Parts: sequence; C-alpha cells; structure tokens
Amino acid sequence: MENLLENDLVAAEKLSFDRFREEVLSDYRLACESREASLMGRKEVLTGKAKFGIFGDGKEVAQIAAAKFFRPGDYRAGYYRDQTFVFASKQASIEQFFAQLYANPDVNQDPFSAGRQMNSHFATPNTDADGNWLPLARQKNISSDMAPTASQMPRAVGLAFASKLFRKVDELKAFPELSNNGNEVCFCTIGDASTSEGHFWEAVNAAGVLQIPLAIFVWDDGYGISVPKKLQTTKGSISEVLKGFQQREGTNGLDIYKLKGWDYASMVELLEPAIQKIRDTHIPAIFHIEEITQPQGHSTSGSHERYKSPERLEWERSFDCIKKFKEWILENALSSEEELSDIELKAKEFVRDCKNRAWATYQQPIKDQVSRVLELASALMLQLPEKAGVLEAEIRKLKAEKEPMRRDVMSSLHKLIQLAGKTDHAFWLKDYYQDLKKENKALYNSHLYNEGPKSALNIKGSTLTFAADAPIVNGYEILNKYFDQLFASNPKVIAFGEDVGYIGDVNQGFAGLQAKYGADRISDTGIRELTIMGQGIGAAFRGLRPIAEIQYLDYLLYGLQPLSDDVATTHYRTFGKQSCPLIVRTRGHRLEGIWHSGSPMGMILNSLRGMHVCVPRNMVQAVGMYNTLLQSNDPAIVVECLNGYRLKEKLPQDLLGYTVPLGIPEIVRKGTDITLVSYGSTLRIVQEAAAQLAIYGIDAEVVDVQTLLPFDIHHSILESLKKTSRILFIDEDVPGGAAAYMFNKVMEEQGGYRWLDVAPRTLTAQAHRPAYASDGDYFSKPNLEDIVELVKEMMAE
Ligand SMILES: Cc1ncc(C[n+]2csc(CCOP(=O)(O)OP(=O)(O)O)c2C)c(N)n1
Ligand SMILES: [Mg+2]
Repeated sequence: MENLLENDLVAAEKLSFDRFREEVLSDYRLACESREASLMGRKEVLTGKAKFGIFGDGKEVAQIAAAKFFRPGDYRAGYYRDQTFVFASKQASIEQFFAQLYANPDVNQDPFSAGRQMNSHFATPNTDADGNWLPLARQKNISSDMAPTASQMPRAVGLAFASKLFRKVDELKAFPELSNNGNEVCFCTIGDASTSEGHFWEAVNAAGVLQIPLAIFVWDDGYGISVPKKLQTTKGSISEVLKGFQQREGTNGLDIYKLKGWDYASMVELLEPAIQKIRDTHIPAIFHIEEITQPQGHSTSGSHERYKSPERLEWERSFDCIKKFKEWILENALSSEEELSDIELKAKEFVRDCKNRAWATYQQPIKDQVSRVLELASALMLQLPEKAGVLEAEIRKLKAEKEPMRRDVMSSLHKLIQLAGKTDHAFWLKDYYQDLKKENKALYNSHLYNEGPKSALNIKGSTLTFAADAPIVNGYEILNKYFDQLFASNPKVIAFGEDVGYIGDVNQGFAGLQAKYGADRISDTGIRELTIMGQGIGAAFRGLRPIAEIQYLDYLLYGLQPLSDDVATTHYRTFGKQSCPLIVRTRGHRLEGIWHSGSPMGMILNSLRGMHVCVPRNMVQAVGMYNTLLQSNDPAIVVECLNGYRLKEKLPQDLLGYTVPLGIPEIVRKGTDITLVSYGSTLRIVQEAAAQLAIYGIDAEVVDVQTLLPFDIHHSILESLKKTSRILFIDEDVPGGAAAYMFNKVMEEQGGYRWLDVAPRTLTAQAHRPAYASDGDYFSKPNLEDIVELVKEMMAE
C-alpha cells in the first residue's frame, strides 16, 4: 500500500516535472519566434516592403512571464513594445503581426486596426458589429494601443477603476458578462523614459488614492530613443524615486517590486502572488523590470550604435534575455543544446512562413486590381491605336511595379481615363475607378463614428410635454431632478469629477445624489483632469456609462490629450471594433476673466473629430442631449451654459424620455430678413438683439445649431438662408474659430453662397482672452449692440 502511494507520488512528480519542462520549452519557443518576428520585421522595412517598424526584441522573457497571469476578464493598456505579451496571451498571431506591419487594410488580416495603425498596436473588440457589448469578463482584453508616450496611463486608471465599481456597486452585480465581481487586473506597460511624462505621475497618484487593481510594468532598457535614464528620471531609478508612494500598513499607495528582465524563474515566481494580491486586494503595484535590452535599437528609423557606448552594447549582448533564458534551461538540465537549437531553427522557419503568407495575402487583392487595369488598358489600346505608345508605356510602368499599392492602381486608372477621352471604353474605366474609390473609402475613411444601430444619429428626437401646472425652476434644478431619475433607472451610469460627489458639483446638478446612490457611483476626484478623462475612458470601454466632469471648460486643455488621441480615434483606429461611449460633461461660455470664460470651440472642433460636440442653450436641451447620447455608443462632450444654472426654465413632464436629435438645429425665432446662427450662451444675446431689431423693423430668424459636431445634417440653415438671403454667424470663440467653421459648413458644404444678397459675416470674440468683470466681458465678446449694428449694416448693404 505504502509502496503504491510512493509510486503514485513519484509518477505525479514526474508528471509535474514534465509539464513544467514542457511549459518552459514552449516559452522558449515563443521567445524565439517573437525575436524572429522582430528581426524579420526590421528587414521588411529596410527592404521597402513596410514603411516603419518598432519591435519588442529584448523584452520577450519578461512579457512571457507577465502574460502567464493575464486572465480572461483582464485588460491590457500598453505600448508598442508588447508583441510578446500579446502573442503569449494568444491575442495576436505572428501572421496578423505582419499583416499590420504591411498595413493590410483588410480587418480580417489585421484585426487590430485594419492597417490604420503602425505595427505592434494591438486591440481586441469590445462590441459586436451591432454595437452590443461582448462578454468582456470571459475574454482577454486589449484596449487599442497608441503611439504618444504614456497615453496609455489615463485609460489604464479607468480600466482598473471599473473593477472597483463592479466589486463595490450592488446594482452592477447584474452584469456578470462584464465583470466577475471586479476580479480583473489591468496590466499597464510603459517604457522607462515615458515615466518622465506627467501622465505617468498623475496616473500613479490616482491609482494610489483610488486603490484599484492596476499592475504597471516599466520596461527599463535605460533609454528613451537616445536619451539615457539619468536625464529622464530623478536618481536614475523609477522604483527608487517612487518610494514615497509605497503602500504601508494602514496607508493607501502602491506596492513596488524590482525585477530583472532576463531572470525568467524569479519573474514567474514573484509575479504569481503579486498579481494575485492585486486581484484580491485592489492594491495597485508597480513592477520595475530592470536590465532589459533592445538588440535592434529603438525602431527602424535609426541605429543605436550612435548613442550607446561599446560597453553598453557589449553588456546588452551578454544580458540578452533569450540568451540568459537558454543558459538557465541548460544549467537546470531542462533541455539540451540540440533540442534548443532545433527549437530556434523551427521558430525561424515558422515565422518566415507566417510572414510570407501575410505578404501574399496583403498583395493578392492589389494584384487582382492591377490585372483588371491591365486588361482594360489592353482593350483600350485596340480602340485607340494612335495612342498605343503612351498606353504601352503606362502598361509597362504598372507591370514593372513589383510591390504595387492601391494608390498606383488609382493613379494608372486615372491616367487611362484621361487618355480614353470620349471612347466607349472610357465608360468601363470610369466605372472601375468609381468602384475602387468606393472600396478604398470604406477601407480608409470609415468608422469615425458608430455606423450601425448604435450611432447617435439613429436616435430620433421627441417633443417636450409640460403639465398644465408645470413649475418654473432654476436650470440646475432641472439637471438635478434629471440626474436623480437617471441614476435610479440606469445602473450603468456613473459620474465623477472635482466636487461632483459630496457637494454634488459646483452648480448642484448632483446635489444630494451621492447620499442617495453611493460614493462609488457619484464620486469626488482629485484635481487631475487628465486622469478624470482616463477614468471615464476605461469605464466606458468596459461597458459602463460614465459622465466624467471637467469642472470648467477652460480646464479642458488639461484633459484634452486623451480625448483627442484616444477617445476621438478609438472607433476609427480599430475599424469599428472598439467603442468608448464616454460623456464628458462641462460648463463654459460667457462668464468673466481669462480662465473662467472660455469658449474654445474651434480648438474642440479641430481636436475632437470622432466625438460629438453638444452646445445646449439651456438645461432642458442638455437633458435631451444626455438621453440621446446614452442610447448610443458614440462619445461626446456636452458644454452646459455656465450662466444658465440660475435661469428659470419650465420643468418638462418626462425628463427621461426627452431626446434631442444630434445635428438638427432649431429655429428659436422665425423671421424673414436675416438668418442669425449661434449656440450656447451667446444665443440668448442674439435673441435679445433680434427683439431689439424688431423695433427697427428688421425681422431676424434666429437659429440654434444645438450641436457643432454633427452640424446641421439636413441643411436646414440653407432653407432659412433661401428665405432671408442674409446670414450672420455669431459666437464667442476667437476669430476663425467655431463661427468660421459654421460659415464654411453653410457656404461650402451646403452651397449657401448661391442664395446670398449681401456678403455673409461672422461676429466673434476678440483674439485675446476676455478681460475680467462685466466690462471686460462686454468689450471682449460680441455684445447686443455689436450684433444690432452689424445686422443694420448688412440690411443697408
Ligand atoms: C508624446 C510623445 N513624445 C515623443 C514621442 C516620440 N517617441 C516615441 S518612443 C520615444 C521614447 C520612449 O522611450 P521609453 O518610454 O523608454 O520606451 P522604449 O521605446 O525605450 O521601450 C519617443 C521620445 C512620442 N511617441 N510621443
Ligand atoms: Mg526605454
């Protein structure tokens, strides 16, 4: 009996040793394959088959170790060095990696970005084609990578913050598909040099305060391109300088670990309990992975021999993680030289095959296009023997293109169309040209916004209804009643920002609601606009409906980078695979002083294509816009009128049911003499001006555009202009800002110039920031008298 037991134990031990050995060798194989992908990837760029390459060589072993603890439900917010982590997590194949390197626009080949992103920018879908949320708790999730250094930090905070909500908010227990009780960890990766960015510090501080399951890995290879650590980081060590953030008995903060990037065994051993601790306790951690190398240098754009000393290069060679991994395997008798060489050889063959397949798949549709053009060209030659010379030259040129691109096809076709003139054949050429134009448009210009059922443009407007005895209340009370009903009816909605929680925002929109719905759903944050946006991005990515607040529009600049680089591009850069339905709530326009009166709408319009921009004239309209946005997956910013909270409005009957359609202006005063186009706080001044103009016998039509993005999608302003033949665009942005944008939309896009009797105008604020106090406002921004004067001038013209 005892013998039997002993035999079993021996057998079990042997089995577990075999499994262990198998796992180690499989890791070694993957490290070799990933390295080959880097080496061959670089060659593809240097031989001109790809434009640019950035690779994860030198980081393979650390990433394989980390990926072991990356579970279904977890998130990665990383950067361009993480190919091995993503391969190890089985979220990318090597063939897909090459498809992206070649910029293959077929989303089935490059499922991360459909050729829209540089290589090593990975992503996994968070919605299906109809915009329904996928079961994120059951899949490994990668939020689409970005190139700006440290831009992954704000959203990493949000991805981890969502776990805290899913764990702490009872109402969210109803969504097990989205989270397993908040047990998910966000794996965030960053280069050593990028920790110099403010984004990093703000994110670390926020994570330390919030206590969220965030694992930050710093891949420390000692350089940010050419600039060494001593010029990047105080004391030359990120873990050293972060010590004050370290969590201790009875404090918040983060755990800090130091690891060596070539030491496979120690990393695996340490990471297992460390990641589990994050999962269990939600105490975030930093893993400072030191002694990492970069065998091929930063990217294909330069060579590191220019800035690394011979000693450093020599050290990098001897501490190459794959070399060290191999030594460790041999020292521990887990394998033989022969077996490992065989693995290396097979890795090379495997990657070469993947690469060749990716290239052939990328080229095939283009080659088909070339064949079709050549066919058309030959047929044309028969019709136009007198032009045989030029046509032959064109055919030869296209045939000589060894690696043709879509643009070569378009350019050839265009030339052939010119040569074909009025021949019958021109029809076929033009037909094919138009087909390809359409196809390329779908490949390169689609998915800026949701295009399916979750597009905000699908949401129809509803009419307002009022009870016979509807009370007249302050604007902020409308919002307060609305948010109360919203939080009661939609468990996915959360709100946060500076002063949003305890006092219910500086204008009392959320007054009393934290006490009612809990300090997790309606919360105060530190003064950190960047990571407030990040909190919103991550939460939106995970299927919640965050309303993230920027206290005053003037401070949007602090949070603009993640909105512009991340939110506004998410849907586009993933070919519609990811959505980020964040609502940014802020208040602005028309108060006083350089930093409390801004209306930088041109800045917003130009940096946030990919978001909707709502500029409600009052709080009832704001409510209608929030309702519309909450039914869609598109992200948006809503700018409430700062001076509107104490203005009286009639309380509608059905706040939750009221929707304002986006891109549909409203005529707030009918008139026949001139069209005055405006929005937000300035609109009220325009309305007052219109009333005064009526006294002088001028009948102005006043149009509230309601949303700047989208803008007047049915061209209703043109209809007004057809009637009045005069138009003036008024706002309080700088000259050339949003008023110029509206002008361009109506004149060029809507063809408004055809209906003009007098020159169209814009009336804007001065170029400088507004001076303080009421006189400062009066002389800095368009005022009633300015509007009346200008309109009279236009009427007299
Ligand atoms: C905001 C921003 N500034 C500059 C760059 C250009 N840039 C790309 S990578 C890089 C160095 C990053 O070094 P590090 O964070 O150490 O990562 P590594 O490449 O060494 O892994 C720089 C300066 C950028 N992409 N984004
Ligand atoms: Mg570096």
